[in-house]
Amino acid sequence: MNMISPDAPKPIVITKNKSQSTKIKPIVDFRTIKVQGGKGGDGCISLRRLPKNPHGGPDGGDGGSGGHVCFKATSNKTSLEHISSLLKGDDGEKGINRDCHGRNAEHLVIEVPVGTMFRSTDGNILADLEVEGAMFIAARGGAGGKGNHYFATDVNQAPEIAEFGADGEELNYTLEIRTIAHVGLIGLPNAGKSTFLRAISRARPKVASYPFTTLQPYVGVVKYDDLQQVTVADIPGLIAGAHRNRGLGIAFLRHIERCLCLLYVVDASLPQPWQQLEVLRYELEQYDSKLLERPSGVLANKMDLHQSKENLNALKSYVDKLNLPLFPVSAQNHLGISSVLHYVRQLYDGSNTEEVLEE
Ligand SMILES: Nc1nc2c(ncn2[C@@H]2O[C@H](COP(=O)(O)OP(=O)(O)OP(=O)(O)O)[C@@H](O)[C@H]2O)c(=O)[nH]1
Ligand SMILES: [Mg+2]
Repeated sequence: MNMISPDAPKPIVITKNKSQSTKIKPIVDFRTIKVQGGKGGDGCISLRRLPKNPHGGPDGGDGGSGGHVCFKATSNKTSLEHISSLLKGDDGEKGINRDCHGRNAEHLVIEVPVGTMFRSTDGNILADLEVEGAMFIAARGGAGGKGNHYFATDVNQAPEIAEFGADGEELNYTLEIRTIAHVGLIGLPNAGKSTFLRAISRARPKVASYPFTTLQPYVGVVKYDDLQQVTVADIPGLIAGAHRNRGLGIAFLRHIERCLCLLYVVDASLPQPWQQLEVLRYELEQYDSKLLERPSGVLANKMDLHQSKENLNALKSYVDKLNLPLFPVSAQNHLGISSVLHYVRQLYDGSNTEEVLEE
């Protein structure tokens, strides 16, 4: 096992009691929305008549443009729950006489988590906001109409025509967050993924002794004493044949597709626990073989049970062959957790330095 340097950032131990409320909010990572750009303001028809200049000519101003509906990626948001199903940009103001143009509407900018993908109704990916600050204009506002001063010509000095403002675009999208956490927990049902997430964070996914307790992903935050936060996602259990839609299928693996690292949670108390790893890695390969190359670690959970101690050596030799680190833990009794969190932090720091080097 890795030696922990004394200077390494330490995970902060949770001391405050967690809420007893049964209202638990799973993360909203999918939304279908309709966006409407604002309408442009109408142009104005006006002919200037002043006491000393009764034929002052056309002075109807142009309408202002309608506002766009834009999305901006930010790391301050982690879910899509703040996004309503209909988003409408503001309308531009109408033009008025004396050549006063209507005001352009402000664009509506909605913040979404980094890693949000936009798909059209036919399933094509139209935008993928992978970096902080990236923007996507989902619906353009309509242009403002021209006022009658625009239509003045040599032969028609007093035109009584103006344009209406154009309607804004009206489009439907499905939004999906691919990057929900830095670390993904993968395991068979009942391996103890939710118990582990409860032990390391203030998240409260339901824990029970029957399979498929977790039906939607949950995200917990691990805090370190240098104020860095690392997010960990608990996703529903996988079973053999999940890629053929057995159990809950493998569609939810999209949640961990962009995790920096993966932690396989294995119930070490079951006979031949390495078989669980085989199943998990096979299902991952079926989804996307690149997932197997992701930095990973194996948690041998339920080490408080005596069968686990008997199985540990055999599991270790299998995991060594895969060249992965093995962490014996007991999520229920909070044992062996700090070395996992140190390892997670190392991977997190390593991935950040790689990004800097790439830049
Ligand atoms: N003895 C022991 N039991 C554990 C430990 N961790 C989890 N369990 C038990 O294992 C059972 C399943 O735990 P969960 O955390 O719900 O498992 P899960 O992997 O989230 O399961 P699904 O959500 O169904 O995929 C529960 O009854 C837990 O109490 C452990 O370290 N030791
Ligand atoms: Mg669970």
